[in-house]
Amino acid sequence: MTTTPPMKPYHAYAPAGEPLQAVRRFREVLEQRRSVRFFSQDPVPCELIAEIVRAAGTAPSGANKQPWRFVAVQDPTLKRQIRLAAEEEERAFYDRRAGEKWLRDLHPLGTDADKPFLEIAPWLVVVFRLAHDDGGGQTYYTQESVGIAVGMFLAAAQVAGLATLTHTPSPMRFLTKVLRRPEDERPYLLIPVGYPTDDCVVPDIQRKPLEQILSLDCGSD
Ligand code: IYR
Repeated sequence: MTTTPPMKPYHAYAPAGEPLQAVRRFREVLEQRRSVRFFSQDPVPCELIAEIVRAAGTAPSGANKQPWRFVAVQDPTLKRQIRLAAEEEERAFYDRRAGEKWLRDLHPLGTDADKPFLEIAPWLVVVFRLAHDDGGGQTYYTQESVGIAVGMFLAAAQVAGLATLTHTPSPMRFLTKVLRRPEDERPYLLIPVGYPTDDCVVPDIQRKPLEQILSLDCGSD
């Protein structure tokens, strides 16, 4: 291809105040997010879920193929089907597949094979990774692309004051069947979305300090 594709001017987003303050405020919102397993049944409007997915859909992706599909479910019958199928996989995981080491690593989270939140949370958002684009063409870096979009989804839900859980019943193949998706939409993540219960608790675990996640050469600043 020898012609240049159409281009348009780009303008950087201008934060309202100091950049450092802007990031700090954003970080303070993000660090209040925790994976929640106790959801109230308080409803979440459909438009709010749509807006969060719109935010997620702004993610960059390999060759701009946008290889994701978000399927948002609130129907109690579907949620029940998903819960039952997920719990079956989870029982196999906790009883056999996980192994001692993995179970030891999971102990601080207090998780088990029971997943009542799959029925209680008002929304289950199932994220699929598209192996092909809508025209049957190739997609690229789908794991990275969908991971970025999910990160943006979680951040947008947090900004909206909603609680989320990144749930990975494994294997997740049953989601393709239950949600009647085509074979080349691969289940990537199941995200229950809603409000936490008033007495919601989360594991008392810590994030790594900055020094452990960052190697930074500030030069002669
Ligand atoms: N999918 C299981 C187990 C599980 C695995 C990891 I890695 C976690 O961070 C949390 C749970 C479950 O949902 O219980």
